[in-house]
Amino acid sequence: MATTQNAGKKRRGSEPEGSVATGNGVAPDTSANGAAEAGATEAVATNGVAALTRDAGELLDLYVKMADIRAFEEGTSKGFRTGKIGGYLHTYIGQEAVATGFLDAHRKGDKVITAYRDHAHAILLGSDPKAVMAELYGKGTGLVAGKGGSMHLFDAANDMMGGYGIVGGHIPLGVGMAYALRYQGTDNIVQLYLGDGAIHNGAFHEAANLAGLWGKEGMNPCLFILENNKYGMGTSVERATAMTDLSAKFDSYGIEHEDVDGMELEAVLDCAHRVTARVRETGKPYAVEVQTYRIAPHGAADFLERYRTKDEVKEWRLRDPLGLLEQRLLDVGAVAEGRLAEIKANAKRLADEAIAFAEESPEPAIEELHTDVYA
Ligand SMILES: Cc1ncc(C[n+]2csc(CCOP(=O)(O)OP(=O)(O)O)c2C)c(N)n1
Ligand SMILES: [Mg+2]
Repeated sequence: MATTQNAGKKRRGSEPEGSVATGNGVAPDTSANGAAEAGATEAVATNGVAALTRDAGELLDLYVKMADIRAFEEGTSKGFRTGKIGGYLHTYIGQEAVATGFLDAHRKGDKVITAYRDHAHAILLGSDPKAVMAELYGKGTGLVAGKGGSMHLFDAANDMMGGYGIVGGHIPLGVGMAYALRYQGTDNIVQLYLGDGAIHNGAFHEAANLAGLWGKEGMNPCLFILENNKYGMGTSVERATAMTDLSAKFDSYGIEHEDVDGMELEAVLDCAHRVTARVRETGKPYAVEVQTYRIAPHGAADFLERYRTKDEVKEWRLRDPLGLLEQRLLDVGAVAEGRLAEIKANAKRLADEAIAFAEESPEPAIEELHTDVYA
């Protein structure tokens, strides 16, 4: 399953780079952007178009979140190119429906852990986009006081347990957190995001083995969300492993799994709510291989993208998750083109505000050298 380079089913996608949404913000501001529309949009099937699987207002609110993330990410790219964001930077462009869909099933106290492509996860969980942007700029107002940067966002109060730069390094931590949540007698779960590149790391195999084992006793409510975006840096899935059915690797550890189309928000939502309930109820781990695509370069310094063709990227753009959702909402008459334009404009405004905040913020105070340090 999993590893085709083809975009598959084509629908109207977003236009080329930059034209789809922009902005940040997410958690706040949905009323301004989307919720107000809810009452007017019953999910009615017309002209042979399949009815929406969820309430139109709810989907529109989630579209706003995706648009906000897209705009935030586009804003970060500019910051990096102009040398204002140091270190490294990986955007989530193309994968917005994945975290947006799965985190819709997040319940307070569930823990979320991911790798370095982490801006969307933090913002969706409720971190202030301004603080996230300031973190990328290394400023004192940043989410972790400018000491983490893009790859190490952390916001425990909002259940965001990081942001990790070492590929696979976070996987044992997530599995351990899942054990701890059950040990403490809660019914919370862990959403553990990992990439197709991370699954070949030894840390994954050791941790998945324990997850399966502890899960037999209902002691590992860990939902593995494998974001198969087809590449680990410049290495395609086909060039990374002889066994490209990635989710099947969970079979070795007694962990059940399924695949989902990560470009279709409705499909992600259906899957996310169902499997989250299952993990919460059973205390057993479960894995979802999400078929998605990194439309953006691997990171901000991936200028040439020699490992893939322009045509391949173009084909996947036809399945841009924002474009697909826009088309669904338009098809059923749940939204007007003008409203979508307003949402994108608002998203861009929020991103610009976050950038201005980051640029105007002070450097971290010198005292910060001595805080958050274990000795
Ligand atoms: C242990 C380790 N090895 C190598 C790297 C260099 N590296 C950074 S990103 C990356 C690719 C990971 O790909 P994937 O897990 O698919 O995540 P994606 O970038 O596609 O989101 C590699 C190998 C690293 N950060 N850590
Ligand atoms: Mg990948």
